[in-house]
Amino acid sequence: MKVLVIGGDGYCGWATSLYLSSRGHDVTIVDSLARRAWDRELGLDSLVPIASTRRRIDEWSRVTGRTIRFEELDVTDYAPLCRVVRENAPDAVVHFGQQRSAPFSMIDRDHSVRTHINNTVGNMNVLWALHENAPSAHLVKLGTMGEYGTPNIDVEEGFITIEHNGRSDTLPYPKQPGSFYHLTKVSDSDQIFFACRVWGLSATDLNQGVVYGTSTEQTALSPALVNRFDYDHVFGTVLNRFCVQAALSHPLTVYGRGGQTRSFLDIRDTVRCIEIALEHPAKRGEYRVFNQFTEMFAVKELAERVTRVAREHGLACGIAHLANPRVEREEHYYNCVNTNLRSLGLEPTPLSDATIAGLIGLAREHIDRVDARLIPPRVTWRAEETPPDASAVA
Ligand code: NAD
Ligand code: USQ
Repeated sequence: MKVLVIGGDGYCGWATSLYLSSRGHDVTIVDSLARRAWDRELGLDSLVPIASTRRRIDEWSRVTGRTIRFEELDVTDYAPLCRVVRENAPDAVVHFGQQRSAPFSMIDRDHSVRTHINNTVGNMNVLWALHENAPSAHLVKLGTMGEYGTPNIDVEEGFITIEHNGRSDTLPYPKQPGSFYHLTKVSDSDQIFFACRVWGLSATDLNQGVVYGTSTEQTALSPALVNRFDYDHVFGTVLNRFCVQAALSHPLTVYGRGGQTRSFLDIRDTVRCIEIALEHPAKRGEYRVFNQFTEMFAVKELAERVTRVAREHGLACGIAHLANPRVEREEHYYNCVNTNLRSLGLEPTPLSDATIAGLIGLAREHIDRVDARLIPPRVTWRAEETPPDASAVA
């Protein structure tokens, strides 16, 4: 398949591009390198040093003999995007290319608006570019489990059948996003569903949970192929952060009571999920949603698990319950359905102690690169007037 991977220089996108290339697909990465610029702006860096995009693509070619093409462009810039879509005539477009940090989107008005313009205009441009240039290409779009929030009923895959006043319909599942970033994903889903209904595009919206890990079979082939590993308070996701904190013997930063439960998956399953979606494309006019995760964990459960593994490896490790900078429920019902990808062949990789130990070990190897000032959360969701128990209604 000819596949455009938008956001292919990022954490999920890089691992996916290499995986798809290794499986014989013809991959072109489209990336603005915005993420590298946001890191510089905020004084952040990947724990593990990553090579420049050109360098890592050349290395992939040297090591495997396979070619990945690279187009440096911002998908909010429509004309170049159309050119790339026309020239490549892709069978599929995988769209990872967005600002994906919830804290980034909550820093201030400027970062909120930049997130919205980048994500919402970018997504709309991708839809228009496909409509005008490649209407039969399959769009595989990265959404997020956080679109749903934490309702007191089971979370279905995108749609729910509702009976109301004696009538019944299957409708988009209600959304209660937890940040301005997550809100952009809700808007994307509405845009994509609309484009499928009205123009007959075909799309798979992958509502992905929190990803952990960093290495895949392909990124491990050479030091110049390694993937980014974020541990900072803006882009670091919770389990990756906890493993770096454990390596430093820094108390694990559980926000609030830690009963907040989320969906998770290993990055090795991310790449496989994308492949499964590509191999089983949506039909023309079809908009479908797959919940892309393998397991659900409460934050405090993860902290306890990382603490235990760290101690077994001789590290002093404790847990700190910090005042929650976010407005979110800290104890709640959470049960999400994830049957679509499994029924198409996903064999989940459960979180193992070995994976946790491996991440702690990786952090120890690069411990001199850790800036401990980037660990405590600094971005808050809370206005001065936010009542202390606001999470109860969030
Ligand atoms: P990332 O920040 O590592 O990578 C995103 C990439 O997209 C970067 O290389 C960036 O330069 C590029 N990009 C951003 N805006 C762009 C634009 N306008 N035009 C072109 N390129 C652009 O993020 P990630 O962790 O790899 O996440 C990828 C996608 O998966 C995101 O859409 C994110 O919302 C989603 N997702 C991520 C996670 C996670 O835990 N990392 C979980 C669920 C969903
Ligand atoms: N948390 C802590 N301590 C920390 C960091 C986070 O307790 O040090 C808590 C947060 O309060 C939250 C949970 O852990 O309740 C998850 O936070 P996170 O930063 O790991 O993940 P989140 O902000 O939800 O965002 C990440 C990705 C985003 C993706 C999302 C998937 O950055 O791109 O969309 O995971 S999901 O959560 O399913 O929406």
